[in-house]
Amino acid sequence: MKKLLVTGGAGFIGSNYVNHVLREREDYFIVNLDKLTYAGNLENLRESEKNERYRFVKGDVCNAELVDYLFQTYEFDYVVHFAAESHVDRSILGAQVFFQSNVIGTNVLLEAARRRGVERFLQVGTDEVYGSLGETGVFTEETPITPNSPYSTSKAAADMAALAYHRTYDLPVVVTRCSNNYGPLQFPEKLIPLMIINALNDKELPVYGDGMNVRDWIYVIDHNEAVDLVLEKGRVGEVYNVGASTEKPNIEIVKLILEKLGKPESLIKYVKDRPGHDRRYAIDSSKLQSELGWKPKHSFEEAMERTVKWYVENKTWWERIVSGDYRNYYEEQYGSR
Ligand code: NAD
Ligand code: TDX
Repeated sequence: MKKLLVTGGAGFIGSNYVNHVLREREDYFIVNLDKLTYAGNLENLRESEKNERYRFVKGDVCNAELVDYLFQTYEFDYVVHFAAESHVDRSILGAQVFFQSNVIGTNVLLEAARRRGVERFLQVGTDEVYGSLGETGVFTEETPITPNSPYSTSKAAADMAALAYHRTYDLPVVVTRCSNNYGPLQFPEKLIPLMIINALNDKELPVYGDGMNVRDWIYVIDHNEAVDLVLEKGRVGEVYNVGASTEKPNIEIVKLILEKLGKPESLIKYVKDRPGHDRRYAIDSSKLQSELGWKPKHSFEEAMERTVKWYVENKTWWERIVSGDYRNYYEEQYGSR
């Protein structure tokens, strides 16, 4: 039995990861450490909460005492570090918590792992650390790190810290850098769930700028399978890009959602652009594919169909969110746009 510390396992990608690996693998015991910020939701883990190979701990990754206690108690083999403040727009409204959780929090975990010893520490990174592309080209693992938002800058610092712990202390670190995820359980501040929910409520769909910014989309389970593979088989000290080569301009995604829901394009509203808005992301994941044999299993068409259907069928999940604090965030972010 491998003992895993998963951080941020009550968020979108982390909860999909916990549910998926507990379903698919019998050799993992998971401790999920999550602070339950606005983005953490224990409802996401309903299918796992009674599993004997699962424990939940509410706590902050910045709490060195708690983190050290967990390492001492459970003697983890693996760490999969998802916990982070993850939304670019929120980082523009206020960056401090991003540096606190994403940089200091990562350092606290690296320190505990160094002192207690682990077999693998997987830092979950993002392609946003590579900055923005023009009309051509792709991000490889050798692309210079030039993040543009407070969010991506904090994630770049966390990646660098993890790699430094490998070089300096020989900590067995691996880093993944993934493109934009979508799927069930994504907090509705992000593009795809926000547009689905607004369309279902016949509300305006706020498209930033000219709608021609391009993102490279991947279904969350494909990302999670890559994480699991890199955790077990990745070479220590290495970075692996993760992506499904599915580049789409934002407006195309928005129109597809409206079409799937039978809603009119008149709901689209072009609004003031995001400051420092990265124009295009495109990720080359050939290293992961050729070295470790990973391939995305879900086509964009099938997985988008599944995702839209999930939000249609899980109205109570998102209604609880959009009727709470989210309303204040929405007003601050979109009210005067
Ligand atoms: P999310 O915002 O949905 O979830 C983040 C989780 O981390 C929440 O459960 C939250 O409570 C927890 N958390 C935040 N700060 C914490 C702290 N200080 N201590 C303990 N827990 C804390 O984010 P997500 O979209 O699931 O992203 C997960 C990870 O994947 C992040 O590291 C993110 O940078 C990375 N990533 C995300 C994407 C994407 O498209 N969403 C793409 C590439 C990489
Ligand atoms: O209301 C909106 N209107 C809009 O046009 C929102 C929320 C977004 N957008 C645009 C901005 C981006 O070009 O859609 C695109 C996607 O936006 P987000 O969902 O906010 O994602 P992004 O900024 O690309 O960052 C995401 O991908 C990388 C995740 O939030 C990060 O956690 C991840 O690291």
